[in-house]
Amino acid sequence: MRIERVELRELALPMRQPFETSFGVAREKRFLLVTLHAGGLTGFGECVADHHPGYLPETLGTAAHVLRDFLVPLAFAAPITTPQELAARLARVRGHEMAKAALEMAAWDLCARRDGVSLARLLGGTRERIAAGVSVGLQRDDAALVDKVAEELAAGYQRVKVKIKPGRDESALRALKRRFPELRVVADANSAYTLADAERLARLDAFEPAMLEQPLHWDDVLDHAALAKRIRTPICLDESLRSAARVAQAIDVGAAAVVNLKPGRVGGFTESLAIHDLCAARGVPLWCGGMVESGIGRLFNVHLQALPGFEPGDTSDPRRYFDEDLVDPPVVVSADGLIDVPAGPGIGATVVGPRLERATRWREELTP
Ligand code: OSB
Ligand code: MG
Repeated sequence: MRIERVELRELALPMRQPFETSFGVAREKRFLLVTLHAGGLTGFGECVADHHPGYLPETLGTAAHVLRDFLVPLAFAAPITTPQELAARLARVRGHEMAKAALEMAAWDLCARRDGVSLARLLGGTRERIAAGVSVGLQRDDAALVDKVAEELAAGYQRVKVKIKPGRDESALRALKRRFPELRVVADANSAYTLADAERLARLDAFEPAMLEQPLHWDDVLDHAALAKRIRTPICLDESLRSAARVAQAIDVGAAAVVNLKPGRVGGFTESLAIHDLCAARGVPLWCGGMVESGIGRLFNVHLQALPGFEPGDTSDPRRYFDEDLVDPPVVVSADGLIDVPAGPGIGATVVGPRLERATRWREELTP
């Protein structure tokens, strides 16, 4: 298949509720969408880079630059038969995993449509439904957090993650434990602590969180291994894991007892499959994270989780954040906390043209 044309767009979707983490508040979702055109078929890829480098160094601007000037030209350079072939070509560019993932995942969508199979099928997934989980941002106070978690549990979510930061950790987990004694929450710090906070983090053990996600520096592995020796709660890494090689090292040194896999953070599905297989071989629990994606990006996460072994992660209903989904049929969470894996070709849903146009801030056409 020869890629004939690539569209790059920036989209902006107003958010119904702000999403607050230890690194900032999001009130509007801005992201890049890559559309590949080949032989009358299209493939979509949502980029998880934010407009601000508060989570990881990439931004919407760096991703647009690297896609336009380096990655898309590599996609034009020769025909592709499999997405893995494109992934191998993109490896010549160092870093920029989010930019690479948007292009590589669009190639997976394109190839799945060419073959008339779902993304899940092309990836080797077998589940027809996946478990939904939810990530709850920092709230006004502990009472508001408890109410919010109650609301999400009532909506059927099978796993709840809450955001923490210094000063908003012990009391929050205590309040949750008091109200929901059986609930094992995931506590995500987004790198808000240092190893000097080890004693404070050890005090969180008392509230029996399921795991502590990325407590230390966004690029660290070794301090996390040191922290793991000083707390009982298992550590799950997010930001620090941007390749399968890094995941292997983190497991080897005892820095990651659990792995959060975001395909958009590791360069795409080829690397995601390697991480999935690695975790299965090492017996390390694995779940799929989220990046407040639109329905398009959420669907990629849904298809990935059709593979065996994924525990409930961050895949919640896109309408928690956005008034209308960009895809039809929309991504829906059932009352018992499940999401159907679409069976149609590619992502298995249509990107609705008028909604896409309304959300588009700018659009650029790239040709060989
Ligand atoms: O650290 O997991 C994170 C969202 C944006 C950036 C970082 C993270 C998150 C989430 C997932 O917590 C939220 C979601 O996708 O619903
Ligand atoms: Mg996280």
